[in-house]
Amino acid sequence: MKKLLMICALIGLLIPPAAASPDWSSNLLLNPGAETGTLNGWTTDDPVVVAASQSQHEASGMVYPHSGNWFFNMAATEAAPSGVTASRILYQDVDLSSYASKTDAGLLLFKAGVYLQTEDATSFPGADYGQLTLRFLNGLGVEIDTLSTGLVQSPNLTWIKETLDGTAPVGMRSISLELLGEKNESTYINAFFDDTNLQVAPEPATLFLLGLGAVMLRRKR
Ligand SMILES: [Ca+2]
Ligand SMILES: [Ca+2]
Ligand SMILES: [Ca+2]
Repeated sequence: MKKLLMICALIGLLIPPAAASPDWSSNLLLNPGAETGTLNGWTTDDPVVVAASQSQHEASGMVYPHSGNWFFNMAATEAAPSGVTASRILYQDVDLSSYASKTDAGLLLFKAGVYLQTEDATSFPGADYGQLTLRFLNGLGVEIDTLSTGLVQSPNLTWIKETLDGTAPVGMRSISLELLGEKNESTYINAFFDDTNLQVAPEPATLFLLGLGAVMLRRKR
């Protein structure tokens, strides 16, 4: 019997760990795809330049939503004179204090994403960019870590998906998800965003660890 248990244990060690898939929360963002037709749920540093739109005229053609009827538009009006680099942000803070024990055990996974579109007109030097950033805040609202895609450019009139994921830093109590548009050509920030996403999940125990625990319990007996 003991031999049989040992053989089972060895087989268990030889089989690669099969992770159970994480039990992801629903999307924690409000108005994630601008479908209220407003910036409800979001904060911007410039509500004149940043708006919810149904379409936007570009040098290369028309921008339409990635899905639904609305998207976030940072070209609602001119941002700065030609030749001057300018950026605007749109962000949303998500309270994750209910996950404190998992977070502080280093066991809270997160994943975030956005579809973005930017313009690079051949008639102007430079290009415009979009960026997704996650700011990890402690219970006092102080930033303790940050993760960003950096400035990203899409082919004209093409939605591309940008994602970020990882394990939440110990001490985190909320995440500020920030969209940034930056212009380097013309007077408009031609950066557009739709279908943002932020989800969390407790890190699942692997079957390998569960199996090892069972073997150790049996050995004790
Ligand atoms: Ca939308
Ligand atoms: Ca250009
Ligand atoms: Ca521009």
